Amino acid sequence: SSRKRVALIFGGQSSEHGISCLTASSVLKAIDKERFEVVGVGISATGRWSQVPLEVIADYQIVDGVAPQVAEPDREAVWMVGENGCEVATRDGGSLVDIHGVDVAFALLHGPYGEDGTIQGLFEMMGIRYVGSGVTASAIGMDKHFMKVAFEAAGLPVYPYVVATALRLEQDRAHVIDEINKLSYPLFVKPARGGSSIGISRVTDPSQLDAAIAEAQRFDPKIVVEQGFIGARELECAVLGNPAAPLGCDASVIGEIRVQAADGFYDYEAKYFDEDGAALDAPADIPEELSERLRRLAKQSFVAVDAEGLVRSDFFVLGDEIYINEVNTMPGFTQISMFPTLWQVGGMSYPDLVGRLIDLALERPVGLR
Ligand code: G1L
Repeated sequence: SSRKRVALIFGGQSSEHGISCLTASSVLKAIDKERFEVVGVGISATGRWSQVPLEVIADYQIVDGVAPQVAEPDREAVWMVGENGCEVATRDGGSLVDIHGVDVAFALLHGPYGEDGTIQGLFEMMGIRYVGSGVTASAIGMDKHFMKVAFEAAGLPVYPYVVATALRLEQDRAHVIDEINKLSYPLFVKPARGGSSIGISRVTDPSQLDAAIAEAQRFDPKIVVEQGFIGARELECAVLGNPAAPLGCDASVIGEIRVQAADGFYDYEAKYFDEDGAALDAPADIPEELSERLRRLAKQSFVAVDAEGLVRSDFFVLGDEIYINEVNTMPGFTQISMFPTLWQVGGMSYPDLVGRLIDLALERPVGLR
């Protein structure tokens, strides 16, 4: 048939393996089966690839608080070969048994090996089109240090912060601590590269710094210390599109995170497991003029990190001042997540959004662009 083949790639070796499976289930159900044929490709928790039947993906759900998991494959392996003879092959017991041409990859992977530009590099080398940002933007989007550098270079408003590598913390710790203490408390100490809120501490007193740094360094030798916002509103904007397209990228209505976790930040649990939607207010109750400023900054942040396809841009607003917190090149993407919700509120359904992202990927040339 003339249906395009989409490889839905999910699971992986990150702490968000289960979220990835649930998201794959969401996306699978939303894909227009008249336009697209889906091939399910799971990456197990140990990093092994295998083809996963669509019925299995469709059934993924949280059972008694336990998230779904890609089964460890026995002997199968999946090979993908791009452009000239683009195909996925499943090796089963030694022989190649199942071969599909793949027109576009849709990878729902988080953190190291997936969201950080590595799988995008694999697609680039194979000449496979894929949904979302390329290598550079994916890598920048995973690194809170270089993301701030990119924002600053683009003239976007960044709140005060300090970066410290493991080497500096080891060899020049006193200076690093001095530099950190020039920021106003409370501070947030974070692993520099890590997609979720894991390893993040809120620090209200210098005496807590060492423990917070040690905690962040369990996940990444490089840390970022950010000055905390007191009394700020957290507002987010979803950006969709490709700046190379004639109409440029589109910015959504603005959403507000209202429910904060007890410890003062929107944490991993709240972000993904709060099914009642109470955390999100969309459209946010803010003046139109502020919405317009945020949409403009969101589009600028998309360009600043060289994104493609989509980003979610997160801002803090303090009175009249706007600061950019971060962009997420792979935002939460279940039907109830912020990114799809912002488009839904603006009139684009989840299935339409999924179709739009795949179309954007298909339109994009393979190779340097
Ligand atoms: F491919 C897209 F569209 F760029 C994309 C990829 C991944 C969008 C959103 C995500 N998000 C995730 O994969 C995740 C947040 C569920 C990670 Cl587990």
